[in-house]
Amino acid sequence: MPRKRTAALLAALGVGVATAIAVPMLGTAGAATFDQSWIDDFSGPAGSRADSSKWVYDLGYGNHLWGNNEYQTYTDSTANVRQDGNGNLVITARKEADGKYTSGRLKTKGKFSQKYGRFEARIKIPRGPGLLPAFWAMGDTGSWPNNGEIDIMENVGAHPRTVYGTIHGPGYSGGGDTTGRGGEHTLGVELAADFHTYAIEWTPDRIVWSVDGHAYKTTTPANIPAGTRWVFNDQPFYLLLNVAVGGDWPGAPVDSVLPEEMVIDYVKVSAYNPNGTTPPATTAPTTAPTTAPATKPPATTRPVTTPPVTTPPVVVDPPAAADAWRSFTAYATGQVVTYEGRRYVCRQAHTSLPGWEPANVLSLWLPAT
Ligand SMILES: [Ca+2]
Repeated sequence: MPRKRTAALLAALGVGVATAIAVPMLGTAGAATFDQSWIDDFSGPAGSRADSSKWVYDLGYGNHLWGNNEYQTYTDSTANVRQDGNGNLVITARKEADGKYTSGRLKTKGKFSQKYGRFEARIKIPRGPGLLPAFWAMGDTGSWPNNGEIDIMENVGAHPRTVYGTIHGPGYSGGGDTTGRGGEHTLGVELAADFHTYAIEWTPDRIVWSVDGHAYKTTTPANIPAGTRWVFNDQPFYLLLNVAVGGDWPGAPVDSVLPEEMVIDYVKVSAYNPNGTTPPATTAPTTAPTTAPATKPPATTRPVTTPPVTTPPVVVDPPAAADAWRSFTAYATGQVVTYEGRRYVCRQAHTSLPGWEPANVLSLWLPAT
């Protein structure tokens, strides 16, 4: 795994990894590799728009407030989406003088999509109640949820240390996951405190989510509801980046935290090569070989290693606090809780839409003074 260490070192130095490298799959000793197929390391000038050869802006309120009762209008203003001149894309959620919320949402639809592979981004997420930053993917054709959705990274401000990875498809489109088709991982620090690398490794009948190279969830067709169809072997998926403000899951925004930024160092995609790849020769031979070269067996006769499905360790920290947070259905407007060392007062208790995870998770909690 020396190549992975190199990547981690470069990442630690704040350097986007732009060179093509073949990366072994997480947690497997098989021959399969992921070989870089697409990257944006956001090396544009300060204040520039996203690269139009790679990204399309989603604009406006979407269809029914993007389906989640979100508050923001997405714009293509550089006040909401810009490259910073230091190798990053910055998406800024704002409250404008007229009281409206604005933010940014980009997608590679029509520019780039791929079936299977490693989809990865190094991101410093925004911090604050009511925000929902996301790095995700959708199937190229068909309407949601039939086309499939893979949420590579989601966070809600109420759970500042937790990353969520989930799939949505026909018959399993909502939240309230009870079948293991999604997972979450809680770090010992707030995600917004620094950059982290969020990734999936997507192969036939298998999606593995990781943070900073630590695999925390594996989903297979066994994890979707009985009678439904795994739509993740069908077609290429394109990528999306956005910061939602308010909505069914994160709840109402808290104006005092805005503006808040999501900073993306790079988005990188690698192709899935089940038999591994041979690195290209760096120099051509200067003389013809005097003996016939050994014949490589044809690809069809090479052994195919099926990666074992492993159960990665899940670190939950701190479990007591997380449990307390989730049990706040017992609380009511005006009550105060302490979560991760901070006091919050419940300003408005209300229930979520049917099927969305835990009821009352949408109650509005403000920092208590
Ligand atoms: Ca970069």
